[in-house]
Amino acid sequence: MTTLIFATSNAHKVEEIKAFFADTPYTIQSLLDFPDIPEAPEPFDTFHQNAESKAKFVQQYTNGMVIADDSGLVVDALNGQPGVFSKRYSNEGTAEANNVKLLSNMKGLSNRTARFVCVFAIVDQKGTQYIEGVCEGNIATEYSGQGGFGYDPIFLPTDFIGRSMAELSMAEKNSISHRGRALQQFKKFLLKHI
Ligand code: ITT
Repeated sequence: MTTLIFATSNAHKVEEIKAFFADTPYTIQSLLDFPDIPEAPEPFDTFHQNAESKAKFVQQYTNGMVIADDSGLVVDALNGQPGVFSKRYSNEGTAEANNVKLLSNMKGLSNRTARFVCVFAIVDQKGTQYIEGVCEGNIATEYSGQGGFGYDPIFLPTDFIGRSMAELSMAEKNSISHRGRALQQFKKFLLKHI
């Protein structure tokens, strides 16, 4: 059994990553398994820099390979916002308040194209490698669905016409999501490197 350490304390991400690696010989650990590790800073304005910064911060406390995911929603009509600030887009920083703010800022806009972006930084003794995943879609005008997390109830992925990301099963979301796509590439990376 090889253990992979994902530098995230987002329980939803952990659930998606564990579901993706079910039925494989990999054991997944996250920061939820290391409650003494302090929260990693994410001070940069690119997904790549934040992902590397999170992974390197956590690597100080662990042995071996660490993988960090920095992700977010990039909305064309808002010049790429909320982007790297997706988690703290609203003052409250809750998913609900973030979604309310986004729908309000999109009110009356006809260009609703957007994409979820995920960048994994994989850090080990040899250095940092990056893997990216993107999921194209549109911002809805209202909420739908109970699944997923974050902006999922207002994101309509191009791959599942007529359903929001929050209306997909975990397996469906993992098959087309930004994180799922990055994980598919990461699996290939693991076959070559471990
Ligand atoms: P960690 O840093 O501990 O991994 P986090 O939630 O802070 O957890 P990010 O800094 O990567 O993670 O912020 C990502 C934010 O982008 C997240 O809080 C959501 O608001 C949004 N987001 C990312 N992936 C998403 C997804 O699959 N569905 C919906 N929203 C997502």
